[in-house]
Amino acid sequence: MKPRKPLSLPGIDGPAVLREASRLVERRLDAPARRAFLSRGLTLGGLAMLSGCSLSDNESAEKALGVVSRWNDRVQAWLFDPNKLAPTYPESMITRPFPFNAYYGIDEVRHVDEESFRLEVSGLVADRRQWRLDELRQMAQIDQVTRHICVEGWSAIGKWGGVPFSAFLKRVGADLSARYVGFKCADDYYTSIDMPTALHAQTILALNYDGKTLPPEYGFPMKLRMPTKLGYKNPKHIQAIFVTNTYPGGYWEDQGYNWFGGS
Ligand SMILES: Nc1nc2c(c(=O)[nH]1)N[C@H]1C(S)=C(S)[C@@H](COP(=O)(O)O)O[C@H]1N2
Ligand SMILES: [Mo]
Repeated sequence: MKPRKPLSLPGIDGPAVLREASRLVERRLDAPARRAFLSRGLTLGGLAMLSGCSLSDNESAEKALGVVSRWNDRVQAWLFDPNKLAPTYPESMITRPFPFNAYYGIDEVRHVDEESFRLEVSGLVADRRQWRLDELRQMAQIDQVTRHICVEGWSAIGKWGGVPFSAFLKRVGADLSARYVGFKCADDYYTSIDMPTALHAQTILALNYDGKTLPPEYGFPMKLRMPTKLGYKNPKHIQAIFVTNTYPGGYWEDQGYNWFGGS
């Protein structure tokens, strides 16, 4: 068979773009930028061509990454199939011990007091009253054994239980045609998701881990568990939930991680 000629585009020196791209990835981008870049699943060569930008300095590379990341959000939203389920696993495959991760070390895990805890609900919802944990426990619960994937390069299978998030959103009379659901956490973490993912059958407001009350390290009093999204999109220690049409961003997303963050 004849070897295929590499794709050539007028005015673009493919091999040079690739060399430049790998040099940038190796030396010019700092560690968070590199990680952010990897989380987008793109090649810098493709990025240079898409953006028509020389990527000759950090700032233009960051700008180009931002443009492609927003485009990527739209493509992922368009590709997202609300009826497609993420894989589930037998309990024998649960990773023990399940890893802890946060933007701080395990010795700084937040301990939220159950007695005084109230979940705040605001924005485009009919019922803005606050919730106590036992009120959430009285709603119908489901379990899932799914894989959690972190962009830092590990994945693990765990078992979470809680209230289907769609049932919660309906219960509070959320505007289900709104664009975003945002989360504020007890540790100052924050993130936001698209409404189709919020309503997905495997998106749960998790109150339990492995059949027991969610321990502090995994996000007591509750975490949003979504096997259709990467780890950083799954907020732990949720304190407030709001429904909005104004883009809320997120802790890592505002530092360059892709917002949609599908897996
Ligand atoms: N409140 C809060 N939620 C968070 C984070 C965090 O630092 N704070 N880190 C995220 C990241 S990057 C990951 S991988 C998972 C880790 O969850 P785990 O400790 O249950 O493994 O939590 C996510 N949710
Ligand atoms: Mo993560």
